Amino acid sequence: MAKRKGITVSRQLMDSQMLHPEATGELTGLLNELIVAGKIISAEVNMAGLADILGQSGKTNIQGEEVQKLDEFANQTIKRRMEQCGYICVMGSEEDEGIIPVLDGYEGKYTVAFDPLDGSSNIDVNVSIGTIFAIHKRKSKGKQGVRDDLLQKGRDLVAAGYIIYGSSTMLVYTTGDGVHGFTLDPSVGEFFLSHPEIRIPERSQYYSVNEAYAKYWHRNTRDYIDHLKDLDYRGERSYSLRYIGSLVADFHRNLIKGGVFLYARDNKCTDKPEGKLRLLYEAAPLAMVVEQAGGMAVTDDGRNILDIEPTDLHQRVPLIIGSKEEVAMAKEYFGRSST
Ligand code: P6P
Repeated sequence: MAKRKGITVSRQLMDSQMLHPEATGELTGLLNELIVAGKIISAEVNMAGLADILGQSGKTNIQGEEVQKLDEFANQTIKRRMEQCGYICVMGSEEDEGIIPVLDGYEGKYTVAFDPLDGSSNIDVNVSIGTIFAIHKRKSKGKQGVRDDLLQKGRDLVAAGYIIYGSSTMLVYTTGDGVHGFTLDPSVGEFFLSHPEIRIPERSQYYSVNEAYAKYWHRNTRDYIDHLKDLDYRGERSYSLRYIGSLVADFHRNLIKGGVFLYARDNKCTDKPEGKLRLLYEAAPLAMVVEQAGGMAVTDDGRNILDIEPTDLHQRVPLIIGSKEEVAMAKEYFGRSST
């Protein structure tokens, strides 16, 4: 599609809604509310270096991690907007142990799971961080939603995306009709279409993995990474390692330039046998985005991320995500018996 100047995200959402005559406008309304939350968080993140908001909040979240003040701000900002938007019946956050209700009388037909500010350990060093969101239709009847409304597989997502707070603030989302990227013009407070119809390059030049864990990887992961390096050494492919340590930043670079990101299982953290990343509000929404952009997302035993039936709000899952050729290669490696 030719680049259309000055198309705001609200206009794009309306155009997408018009493609579905049965649409009621509630999903559009929900996404617009999330976008307002993103603008508020963006303003705060960009001020963080100046305001007295840097550093620890002195609290720890259910993951046992130090909650950075911006994490807390982002979480509260999204929850406050979502609880009275009228479009959702329940929400789940990386920062909250249990499900989060909406205000009585404001129940809607969707659910949202979100990581309010992923990559928070990078906040104080000015590395890009992000908000990730995943939207399902509720399954339960009645007023308030329940846990099972959130525990739905990625294949059934109706929308997913992220906002990356970096050199510019960008919104990248899909409602199942391709992936679109918008850049925030802070002077007018609007997201403008800057990356229509994003397609991830089929093959890539970058792999993103924390090599410090190489000694702890399962055999298939080690063999796969060694294979990429052999391809490079023999001149058949050219790879570079790019690892920021902020999932949204690593994912976004790979989405635009091509690349494969891995956070596979390792034998280092015995309390995280399935790896570090979460299914509901990290792996599954990014898997929907990457599949809609022509890429793939699998676990390190070859299962498609979008087909995993969730059993817990905060369950972790190994994640290999990015360009189709490299992820397919990984799937082949991970399908082998892990001797
Ligand atoms: P490691 C950030 O804390 C995060 O949750 C993701 O954003 C990132 O991909 C990952 O952890 C980095 O983990 O173990 O490489 O530091």
